Parts: sequence; structure tokens; C-alpha cells
Amino acid sequence: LNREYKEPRFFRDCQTPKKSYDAIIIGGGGHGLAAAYYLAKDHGITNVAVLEKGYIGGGNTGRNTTIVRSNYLTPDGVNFYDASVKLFEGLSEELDINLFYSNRGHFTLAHTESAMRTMRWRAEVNKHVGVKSRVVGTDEISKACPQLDISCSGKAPIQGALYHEPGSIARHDAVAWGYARGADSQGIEIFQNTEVQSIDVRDGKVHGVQTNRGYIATGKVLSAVAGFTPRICKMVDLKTPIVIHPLQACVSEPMKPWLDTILVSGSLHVYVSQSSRGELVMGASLDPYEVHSTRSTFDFVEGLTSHIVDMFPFLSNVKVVRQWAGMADMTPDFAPIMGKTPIEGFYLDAGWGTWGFKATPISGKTMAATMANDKAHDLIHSFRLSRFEDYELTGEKGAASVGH
Ligand code: FAD
Ligand code: PYC
Repeated sequence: LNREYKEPRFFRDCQTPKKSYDAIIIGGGGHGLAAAYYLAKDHGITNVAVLEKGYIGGGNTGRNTTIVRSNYLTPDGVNFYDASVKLFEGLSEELDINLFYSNRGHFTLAHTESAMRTMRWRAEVNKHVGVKSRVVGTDEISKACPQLDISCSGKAPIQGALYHEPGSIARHDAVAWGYARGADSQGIEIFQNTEVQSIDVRDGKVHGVQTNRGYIATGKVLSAVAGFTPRICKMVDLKTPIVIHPLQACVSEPMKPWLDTILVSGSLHVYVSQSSRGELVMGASLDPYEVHSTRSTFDFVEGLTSHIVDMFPFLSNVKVVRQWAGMADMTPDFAPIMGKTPIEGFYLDAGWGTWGFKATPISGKTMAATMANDKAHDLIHSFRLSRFEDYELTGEKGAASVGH
């Protein structure tokens, strides 16, 4: 080890926060770091600190199953996620880091006639907005994945699927590191092990934050804390309809590459892809109970693997080597909550539930614009908090990856 070496490998090790910043971002996940990066890059705002209570990417960013897609159900949702897919496609080059972004194609399998109807609906909305999705029959599914038992061991025969060509996977932690390095190199300061404990709101306006390392003055605070959102909102006395449910996932031992596509089965409540290092990355539906915990369960892995074996009987002797959980911040309409809030200077990027990794680039870009201009970016109008009061929900439940 060369102890004389002073340059940071990825980003500076900032030691002591300054007394004040133009903006504070709470949460060093992909979303907070992307917002920091675009504040600097798009708006020249660099007197910004990102405060992360643990380590960057240690929240849901480092726990997700990395599926990127834009085959949503509402035109506003499709447009928003499509803008994110487009940013993802050039991101390794822009951030100068290998994100292992791998375009695989994404099949949402339909096992019933009612599921086929939803696939047709999504395909039509997607095509209307210019996104490549279409309904396919079992012949095309078998061609793309000959190992799949189309009858699912006779338990839930597949009738067809929604095929979404742009569907991809990426290396999740590299997304956080890439944005962190990009923000840091433009002057933004990132503090790990730094927890926001309260927010100083007076006369309906943000004045600063209290952290475990002292008070920091600021007029703008972005909360990008996913599963911790209810705790941060309590600090500013803001009500949201968000509830926290665990979402679990696991990986198998590595295998030679055999699964080229991403497969999702809403009826069997499972999804699977093969990562660049050969592991099968698998997940299921949300846990049905509300709890603030990242504990994983045997019940989950037992249920999930039995359905994976229904789809791929030859996997019965393959071992699961790791399992974990994240805290999903769920909204009633399965769409995020983004933008300004009734508290002046307090911005919210939340409600990312089971679907927020794919949105990392575009949420960062649109939240940065919203903070810089103190005006919600056009792309996020449908995701405003006030939609729950106005009864103008953005229903995306039918496009969630697995059954809920
Ligand atoms: P996080 O990455 O959770 O970052 C929030 C950060 O805030 C954390 O690091 C936390 O420590 C920090 N923090 C919290 N409170 C404080 C505080 N008081 N002070 C300072 N810091 C604080 N999405 C997809 O698009 N595709 C998928 O395939 C997919 N799969 C998923 C699978 C699983 C198992 C899970 C759990 C989620 C999945 N998601 C998926 C959803 C996705 O992971 C999240 O929506 C997304 O990562 C949220 O990113 P974030 O940056 O907002 O939050
Ligand atoms: O949003 O595609 C998705 C997804 C897959 C697994 C969890 N979320």
C-alpha cells in the first residue's frame, strides 16, 4: 500500500461538514447521488452536501435486482421511465464507469386470459408513446428461452407474454459510485456515517438540519431516503400515504451463462435474470406485512424456489447462496411521489417501492431541475404529492413487476 498516495480512488473522504450549504441532500442512494450530480452538471449548483447515515449505495440501491424497463401502463409513466432508459444507455460512458448495462429483453409472462388482457393494454400504451413492447405467443418465448417449461410443471401453463425489447439489467452499486464520483469531481461533498436527526422548519420554511455531526444551515433539503421516508417526513410534520413493506431477493450459485432474457411471472410471483457473473438473480412479491426491517426469511426463499423449479425443473439441485431484504416505500397507486411540498425548501423524492432503480437517472435529473428552479419539472407532474388529495392517481399497479 502506497501511504503517500493522496488522490481519492473514487471520491474525496470529506471529514467535517461546513456550517452551511446552498442545498442538502438526505440519502446517499442512487437517487440522492444522481440529484447531486445533475445539480452540478445541469445547473452549476455545487455548494451541496449529500448526507448518508450509512455507506453510499447501502440502502435499496445496493439491494435491488437491477431491472431497467419502461413498459408501464400510463402514458406519463411510460414517458418518464423511457427517459430514464435513454439516460441509462449512455451512462457508462458519461460517468466513465462500467455499469455492466446489459440489454436482455424483458418478458412478462401471462398465465391467464385476464393477464393477457393487461399485456395487450400495456403493449398498446407503450407503442402509442413510441416504446418497443408487443404481445408474443409461446413460440417466441420458447425461442428466446428454450429451457423454460411452458406448462410450468403443469401448474400454470403460459399463454403468452408482453415482450419489451429495451429491458435491461445493470450493476446497481456501480450506479451509486458513478454518480458519487461524478458529483464529487464537480465539488459536491459527500458525508457517509452522517445521519440527519431533525430538520429545522420555522414559519413553514426549511432553515437547516441537525445531524449526528452538528447543525448545518441550508434553505433547501431533498429527502431521497426510500424506506426511511416516513421517519424524515415526521421531522417536518408532512403526511404521505407511504407504507413500508419488505421486499426480498436472492441469488443462486454462479452458473455458465444460459439465461439471456429477463423473465417475470405475475401469477407465480417470481422473476429471474442471470447477472454478468453468472448468478441467477431472483425475487418475489412484497412481504404482505408492514414492517421497518431488512430481515430476510426462509418462507420467502422456500416459496420462490418452488416456483422457479416449476418454470425450470432442471434447477432443482442449484443452491441459493445469498438472500436479503430491502424496505420498499409503497404508495397506493404504485407511482412515486416527487417534487415540491407544502414546506418551503423541502423537496421529496420517494414512493419508489419496488420500482425505483430504473428511475435513478431521470429522478436525479428531474429533482435537480425542480430544486434549482423551485418548480416541478414537467415530467414529474403526475407524481406530485397533492394527487392523493385531488383524487388524480397515476395507477401503475398493473405494470408492477410481480404480483402484489
Ligand atoms: P436508497 O438506495 O434506499 O437510499 C436511501 C439512503 O438514505 C440509504 O442509503 C439510507 O441509509 C439513507 N438514509 C435514510 N435515512 C437517513 C437519514 N436520516 N440521514 C442520512 N441518510 C439517511 N427497482 C427497479 O427499478 N428494478 C428492480 O429490479 C428492483 N428490484 C428491487 C428488489 C428489491 C429486493 C428491492 C428492495 C427493491 C427493488 N427495486 C427495484 C426498488 C429500488 O431498489 C429502489 O426503489 C431504489 O433503489 C431507491 O433508491 P434510493 O436512492 O431512493 O434509495
Ligand atoms: O420494477 O422491474 C421492476 C422490478 C423487478 C423486480 C422488482 N422490481
